[in-house]
Amino acid sequence: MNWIYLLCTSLLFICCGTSSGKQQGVKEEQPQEKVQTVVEPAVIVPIFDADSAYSFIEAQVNFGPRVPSTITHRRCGDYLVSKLEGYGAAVVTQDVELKAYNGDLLKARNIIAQFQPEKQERVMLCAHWDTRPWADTDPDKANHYKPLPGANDGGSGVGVLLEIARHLATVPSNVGVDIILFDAEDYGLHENDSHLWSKHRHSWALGSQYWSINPHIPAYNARYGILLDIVGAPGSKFLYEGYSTHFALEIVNKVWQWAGKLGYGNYFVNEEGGSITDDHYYVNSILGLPCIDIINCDPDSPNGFGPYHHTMKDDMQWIGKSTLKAVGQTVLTVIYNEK
Ligand code: AHN
Ligand code: ZN
Repeated sequence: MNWIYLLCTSLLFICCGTSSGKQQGVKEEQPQEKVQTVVEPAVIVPIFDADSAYSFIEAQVNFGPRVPSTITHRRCGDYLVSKLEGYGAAVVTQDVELKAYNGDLLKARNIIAQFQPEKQERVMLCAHWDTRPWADTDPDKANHYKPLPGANDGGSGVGVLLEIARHLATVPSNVGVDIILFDAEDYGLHENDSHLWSKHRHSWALGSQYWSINPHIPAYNARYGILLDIVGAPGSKFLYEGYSTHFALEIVNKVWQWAGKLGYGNYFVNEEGGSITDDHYYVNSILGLPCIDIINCDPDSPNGFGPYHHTMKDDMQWIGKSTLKAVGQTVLTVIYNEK
C-alpha cells in the first residue's frame, strides 16, 4: 500500500518533541548554554512491491516479443509511455531509425521519464526495453532465428523501474530522477557471426549509444546512473561488473553496501565479475556520466548469464519475486537517501 513506508532504521534517530528534558511549567532558573542539536529528518523509503513489479513484467511479455520495427514492440512502447505519464513523469521519446550491424533498419524509441524535471540534482535509472530478435543460444537450433519472450532479458529491468516510478509518483525524492528505457540494446551480433566480434564490437546497445551522443537535454548531467539488466531470475548473483568498477566504483560501493544492510547480501555479492558491453558502457564512455550495471552473472552457464539467456525459455518462469524485491528495494533505498 502506498502510504506504508519503510523507515530506514540505520538512518533513524532523534525524534524531537521533548527536547533536552525540558518540562512544561517548570521555570528554568538559568538559561542553559545553548547546545546545537542537529535534527535530521528521518529518511522515508517506500516499500517496493514485488508483486507489482512482477505484473509489470508480465504485461510486457503479454505484448509478445519487443523487437524493434514490429507492431508488438510499438504497442508495448505505447504502454510504457502511458504508464510513466500516469505516474506524473514528463515523458519524452526519441524516435529514431538505427542501423543494425546486419543492415536492418530499426524503428527505435528511447523513452525518457523525468520526475521533478525542475531539479538540478538528478539520478538516472535505466534499462533496455527491447528484446532480442534471435534465440541464438537456444539448445534447439530451429529457434536460433526466432524472437524470444524476453521476460528476464528486457522485461525485468523495466518492471522494476515501473514499480519505482509508481512510488516516485506519490513520494517525491530529494533529487530529481530520470528513468530511461533504452531501445535496441539486444540486436547485437548473432552467435553464428561470432567470428566477426571485433568488427561488430559496437553492434549492441544502439539506443544508449544514440542517447549518449544525443541526450534529451543538451549537456545532460546527473550524479550517477544505475542500469538494471537481467535482474529477475531466482537466485541471481550480482557481481562487481568490470566497467562499473572502472568508471563508477563509488556508486558500486554505495549500492552494494545498502544491499548488504538491507539483508540482500546473498544477491549483491562482494565479488568481481567480468566486463560486459552493455548500455552503461556507452553512458560512461561517450557521455562521461558514471553509470553502473546491476546484471546477473552465472559463470556456470554456457553464455555466462544463466541457462535461459537468449533462449525461448526466457519467460515468466524465470522471474522470481524475491530477486525483484532485493533489486528494487535496494535501488529505492539508494535514491531516497540522496540528500
Ligand atoms: C554482450 O553480450 C557483449 N552484451 C550483452 C549484454 C546484454 C545482452 N544484456 C542483455 N542482453
Ligand atoms: Zn540480451
